Amino acid sequence: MKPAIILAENESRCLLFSGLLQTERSAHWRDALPWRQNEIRMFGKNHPEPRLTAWMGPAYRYASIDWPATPFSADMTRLMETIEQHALPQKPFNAVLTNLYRDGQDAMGWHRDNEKSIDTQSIASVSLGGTRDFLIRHRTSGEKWTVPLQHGDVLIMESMQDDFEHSVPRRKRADEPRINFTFRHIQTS
Ligand SMILES: O=C(O)CCC(=O)C(=O)O
Repeated sequence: MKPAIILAENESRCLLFSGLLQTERSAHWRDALPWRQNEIRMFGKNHPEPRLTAWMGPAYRYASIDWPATPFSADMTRLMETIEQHALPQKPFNAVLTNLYRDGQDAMGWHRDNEKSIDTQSIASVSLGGTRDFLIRHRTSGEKWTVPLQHGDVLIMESMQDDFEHSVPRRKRADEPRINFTFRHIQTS
């Protein structure tokens, strides 16, 4: 399958494989994963994150959230291997953060996946369930892209975490739950 090129600037590229995983059942994944409601600390106060999350991969800590080392399930390994055949990361993926957006009130603010231990050369993001807009913004020019991510889509971000940030904003009318898997390579030593 040939991807659509969403953006290509200098060494950064964003590619979209539309419907690559459309035979995956989001209800299966919703039942199979141990969803957690984390809290984030902002301005000295704890707030529940506006989404549920789960993790498979090495022990990992970010933004005061601790994930214990959790092995990949057989199902997740199968999914990851399919994605790697298309994303062709230089280093194999070894971690996946999963997000459950229960409805249009759940969201993710502007951020970069640029923690020191993340290999930013290739990050692969899978969407299952309801369609949600994925926004990309250039950090200095402010140029913006809106990508409506649909069930089964696989978006690849290559070397984008220095110059671009991304978000999944609230959408009043998005009722259907959406699951996102974000595969990364995390440096463990
Ligand atoms: O839900 C998405 O598509 C984005 C997820 C994301 O940005 C992240 O997990 O860092």
